[in-house]
Amino acid sequence: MIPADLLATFSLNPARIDGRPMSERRLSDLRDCFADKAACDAALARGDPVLYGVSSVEPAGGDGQLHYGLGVLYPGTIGDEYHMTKGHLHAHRPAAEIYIGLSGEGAMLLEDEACGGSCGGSDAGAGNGCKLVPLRANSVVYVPGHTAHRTINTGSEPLVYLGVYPANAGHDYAAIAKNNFAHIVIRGADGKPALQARALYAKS
Ligand code: S6P
Ligand code: ZN
Repeated sequence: MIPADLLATFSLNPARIDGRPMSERRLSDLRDCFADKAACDAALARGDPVLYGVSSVEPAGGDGQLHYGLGVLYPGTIGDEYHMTKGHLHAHRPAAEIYIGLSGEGAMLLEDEACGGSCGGSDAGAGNGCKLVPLRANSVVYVPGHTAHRTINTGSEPLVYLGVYPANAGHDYAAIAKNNFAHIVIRGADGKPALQARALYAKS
């Protein structure tokens, strides 16, 4: 039996999947994510903007099904750090995911859970266990299983993307809440995105 509602339509501006609610995250939801706490508190004193929203399609069904979500991450910085998502591991660790860039300019920060944040702790930041992969229109980023992933908007327009993941992936935010990502993505002195070890960030 083929289910009835197989088609979803979406728009980029405003970014949403038609007929689906948008679940929103505000700056206050990410207070512990940003490295520069003083800059975060100063921004919160001015207001509590929506940083991103996700509109999801999660059909019922068992093993083998797919879920997907349209995300929109608004541009901006907190201190030197670009707006980002909370980031997570999948509760079912082997579950991979693909991110399809639709508009805007950004990147996926990926960290292999096995490295426990100890990999690539240099100024340059990137080791084998950590990668910053560009996410923009006409690009697809493959997020392997066992990999913490966070989306970063490094541009000046909303970053819009589709994430497609196994129905049994689930979200584990607790591990990120406990240890955070070992790296941050900041606007460098040259105005370009730079990956840096969190522990070496002067304002942390
Ligand atoms: C789900 C997928 C995305 C994120 C979305 C928001 O596996 O990775 O739909 O949920 O990008 O990020 P986060 O970290 O707040 O769930
Ligand atoms: Zn995910």
